[in-house]
Amino acid sequence: MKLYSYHRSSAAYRVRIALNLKKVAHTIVPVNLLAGEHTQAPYTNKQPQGLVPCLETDNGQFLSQSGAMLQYIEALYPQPQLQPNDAFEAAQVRSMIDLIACDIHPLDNLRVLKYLTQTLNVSDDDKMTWYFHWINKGFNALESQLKATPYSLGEKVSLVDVYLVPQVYNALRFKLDMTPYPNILAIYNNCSKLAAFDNAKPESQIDFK
Ligand SMILES: N[C@@H](CCC(=O)N[C@@H](CS)C(=O)NCC(=O)O)C(=O)O
Repeated sequence: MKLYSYHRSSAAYRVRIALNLKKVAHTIVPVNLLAGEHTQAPYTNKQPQGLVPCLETDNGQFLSQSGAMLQYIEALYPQPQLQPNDAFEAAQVRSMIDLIACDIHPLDNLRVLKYLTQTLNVSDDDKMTWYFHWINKGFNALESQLKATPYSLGEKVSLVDVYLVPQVYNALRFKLDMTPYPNILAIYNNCSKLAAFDNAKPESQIDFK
């Protein structure tokens, strides 16, 4: 498989973690967001939204959306299992990953922050107020649902950790005060000790600057 990825992309980071956890042979193809490579052909022929990541399967097919990629990888490589079998527990996982993927990530994404400052003339300070507002809303709700035992759902790493770690990495980069989120921070630190997470972090991608 090939993963078209930008090192700091949280969505690509999720997929890098899953590929590492499941030990899937893959190649990382860097896409430079700062140079706008994601908005132009040939990349947009593979991912028409002009977003990273994009997964190229061993059959040469292209997939957009990190959630779809994670579903595909889980189906092809069931071990280690990242989704519980129990229907309610699986739905709880979905509820927590949607909180991150739908209610935090898109609001604090590069193109949204750029639209605020470059099109709506929002100041940098107000942009950061926006960023902190949405991440705090999401982390507040998550903190009350999570305990670091040592991972989000207990002894086994799950899809919740796969989504949570990139979002925390992003929060730390923007210097979010993590004091109100001891459980979230502990899960981040516990996951970061695992090679699959460590090798997926932005600094581990070859184009990291
Ligand atoms: N829902 C999409 C989100 C993809 C996305 O927003 N990617 C970001 C990086 S994390 C991106 O490509 N941003 C480019 C931009 O904002 O211009 C997914 O999960 O794959």
